[in-house]
Amino acid sequence: MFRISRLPTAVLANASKCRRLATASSQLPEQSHGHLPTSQSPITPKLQFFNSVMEDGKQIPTYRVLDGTGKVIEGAQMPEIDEELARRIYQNMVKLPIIDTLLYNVQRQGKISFYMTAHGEEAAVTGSAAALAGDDEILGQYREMGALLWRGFSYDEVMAQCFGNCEDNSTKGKQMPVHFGSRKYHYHTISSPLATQIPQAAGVAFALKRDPARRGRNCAVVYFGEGAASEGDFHAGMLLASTIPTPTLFIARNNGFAISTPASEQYHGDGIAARGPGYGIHTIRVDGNDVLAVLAAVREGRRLCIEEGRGVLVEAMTYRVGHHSTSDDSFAYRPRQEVEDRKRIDNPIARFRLFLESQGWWNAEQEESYKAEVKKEIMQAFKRHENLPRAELKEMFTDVYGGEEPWNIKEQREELSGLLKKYGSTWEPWKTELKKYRGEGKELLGA
Ligand SMILES: Cc1ncc(C[n+]2csc(CCOP(=O)(O)OP(=O)(O)O)c2C)c(N)n1
Ligand SMILES: [Mg+2]
Repeated sequence: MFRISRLPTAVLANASKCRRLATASSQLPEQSHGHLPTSQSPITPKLQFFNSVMEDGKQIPTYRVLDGTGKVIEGAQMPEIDEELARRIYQNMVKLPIIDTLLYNVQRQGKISFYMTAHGEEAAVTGSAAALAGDDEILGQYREMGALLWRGFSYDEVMAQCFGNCEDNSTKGKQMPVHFGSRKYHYHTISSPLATQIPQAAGVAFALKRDPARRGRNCAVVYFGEGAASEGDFHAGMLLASTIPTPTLFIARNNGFAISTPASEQYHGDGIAARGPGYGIHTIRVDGNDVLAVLAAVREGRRLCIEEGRGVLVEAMTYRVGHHSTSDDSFAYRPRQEVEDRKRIDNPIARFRLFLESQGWWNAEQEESYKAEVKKEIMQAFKRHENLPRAELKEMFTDVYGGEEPWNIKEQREELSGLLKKYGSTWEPWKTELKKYRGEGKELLGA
């Protein structure tokens, strides 16, 4: 065994810079063995496995600004924020449960087919949306309506999409509720198959990089759940953004569940964040229920993403307070008390409200009048949209593919036309159903 005292001066000087400097009696510093020609990995005589990206096997820390009672924790790196921005962020967060509660009940009344709430994740979605440029391309999973609202999506647009009626300009009734899309707000249409948006985002970022007008100015932002991160598409997207490389901002909403599967069964490692460095991607884990921490982390993540033109991963730790969707009863797989506790502890809205109040930027009166105003406006939109007809039936076949219409779409339209001619005016269930469409399907009779 070599001893440090026997090494040449240059090696000793080098060794002194080594983070884990060996003591005089320990083994040779790693550098002195050099490295293999294809890698920078220092040769070591130590047989040692590792299973952590942090030193000493610790878990990746969670960045936080506000404590559970809305006080700034000592030494916290605060994002720059003024009263106007803070109020706007808070108001966006407050809107979400009001819309969610209404539409959840509307689904229960059978007026829409499906709904998903963002209960518990208001800060993760709003804080991140507020950190982006308005024309960064967003590819969402489905629980991120708050990002659209942040950009100006109206209650009318929310209702039109959920009812799938004639004012649903983006998807014309072809999508399930909450599968929003908006060209105007740079929000790519949601698709149900999990994680497909992740490699697509790396592709969108590649397109941004190739466009001289947007290179260095915009990034592609992809939201996904920790459950979706178990799909192969997550890894494909991360590898793509890392190797090409492209300005792709990955935002993982780790809300503890993928329907009934708890996060603890989705991975054995240190969450989603631990995977970032594996792909050479800058990574941070943030308290997703602390809107200021999310704002700061995503702002800085976006800056790195754009300046370096590389992928960045933000893992926002939160908790899905609501059921997975209207098709789920979460009390079948988690205790009611756990949910009640999590509603109170670190509640993202209450916490930020306390912060605002401590700054003199919000008070009980404003709270009451703002909520009343949102409720009124959302009810007005709901009442108008529940009675609007659906788009023309022919829209079922439009905008499915780009470019020239393929043969299979033509064939399906002709088949429906034939069936309408045969049954449309004679069979009662079809007669009733057709009345719900603008034009009652007549435009297809000649197809
Ligand atoms: C490829 C695929 N598999 C399964 C599903 C059914 N599914 C819809 S949502 C969901 C859970 C996703 O959980 P997560 O990604 O953590 O998002 P969260 O719902 O918690 O926001 C599953 C399994 C699907 N839509 N697509
Ligand atoms: Mg989840």
